[in-house]
Amino acid sequence: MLHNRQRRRALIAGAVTLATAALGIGLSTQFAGAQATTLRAAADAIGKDIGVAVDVNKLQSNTQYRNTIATEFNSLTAENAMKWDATEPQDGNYTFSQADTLVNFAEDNGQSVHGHTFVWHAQTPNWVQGLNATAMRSAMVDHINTVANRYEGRVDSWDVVNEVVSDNNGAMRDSFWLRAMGEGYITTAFQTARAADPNADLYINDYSIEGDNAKSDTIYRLAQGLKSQNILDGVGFQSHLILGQVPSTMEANLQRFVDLGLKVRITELDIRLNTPADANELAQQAEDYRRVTEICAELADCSGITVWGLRDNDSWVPGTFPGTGAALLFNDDFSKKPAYTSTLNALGGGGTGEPTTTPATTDPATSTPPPGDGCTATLSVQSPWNTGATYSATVKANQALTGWRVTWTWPGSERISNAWSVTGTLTGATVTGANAAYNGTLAAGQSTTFGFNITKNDGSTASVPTVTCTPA
Ligand code: 9MR
Repeated sequence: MLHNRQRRRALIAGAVTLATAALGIGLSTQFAGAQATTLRAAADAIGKDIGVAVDVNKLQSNTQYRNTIATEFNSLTAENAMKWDATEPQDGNYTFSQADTLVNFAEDNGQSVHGHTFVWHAQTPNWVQGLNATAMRSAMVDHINTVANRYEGRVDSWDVVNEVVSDNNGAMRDSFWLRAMGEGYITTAFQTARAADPNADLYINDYSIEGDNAKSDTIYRLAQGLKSQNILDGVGFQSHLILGQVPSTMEANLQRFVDLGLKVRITELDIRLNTPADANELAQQAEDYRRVTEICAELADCSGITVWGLRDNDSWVPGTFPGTGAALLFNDDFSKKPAYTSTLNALGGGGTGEPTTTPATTDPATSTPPPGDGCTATLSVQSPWNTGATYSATVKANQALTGWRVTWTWPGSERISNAWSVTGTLTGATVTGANAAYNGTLAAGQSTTFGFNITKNDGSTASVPTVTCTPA
């Protein structure tokens, strides 16, 4: 069966645009020679996953959250919705509605899914914890079979076991799993997962194993054993880091797992600091994100990076470590932090990822030749919400072009708040736009796209003005 990731790669290889059924967002890969302006496009271009931990309730209720998840990431992980307490709260009584929502969303948006998690000491219902060894083993086998089978071909990889090593000098974690079943519970979990979905990549996942230390040594020993039985494909390094403390041995440590023939993956990245953050701290955080991203980008067997939440206020960090936070890539209002830009750059993307609203050197409104048949441009509303909308615009060349200009006037309160792949004077009632540096040259018959978000008065319908397009 074709996994989401393979499907995604095939789409990227074969076509330029991924149409999204659920949202209708057109997600374009880069133009040749152009630098990507989203994390997703940049990661796609280098064949890496850029993932995010998703809160399914917000995915259902918050349009901007949904749009950002769809636009910026090519891989999703359920922050909580695939854990045991969510999927099998009572023995044999499975509830998949939240997990299904996430997997359907990923599929509609051409995204892969990294599953989290089958076997963990936390967020596992009491009924499991009280079982004897035999009953616990069969509960585990049933759980893994049921969940893995349900998503076979749709979830690309799984954290099969999570946090099995303690923080005490690399000793095994003293969990109810270990006490009832001994260390063999780990092997049982991997054997079961392998048989249930032979095509999924299977990971062992833990925190504080990013550097070379006693805990990562224990993971190394476990990984060697599981790999020799061909039931392990990768190691997940959660990477819940503290500002300025990316371990100096991280690159070498990941490499030693790659040398075992395994993939590595940054599975839960966040970098916390003492709040409120000042500009220096945000700059240091950007530097830390850049370093981690570079390590993965430069390692062929690093499958990708997942950030553990979208905005700072989506993060688990402030609740667990009061007085700290601001650990992620987006501010609470969805604006991009310096760490977003450094991550984008480390993935090979360009600029700040900010909208290209810098004025053009010539004013397109006053210096254009009269409109002719040289190009045609159309707008379409991709996803409206109460006070705004995302638009996609297509510019089609009817003759060979070395540049284009577009203009239209909003009939009502609509105003552009940010835009991408277009320059010009964009924020007023009359919009005068021009091509960006990389999308002005078009052969006859060729098209390019740009996009923007607008704000508008509550409740009004987002209009679709007629656009005048002129060769430049
Ligand atoms: O981010 C998750 C948070 O919403 C949950 O309340 C918490 C419950 O234990 O789990 C958090 O995610 C954890 C992940 O599943 C495993 N590694 C550590 C993460 C942060 O605690």
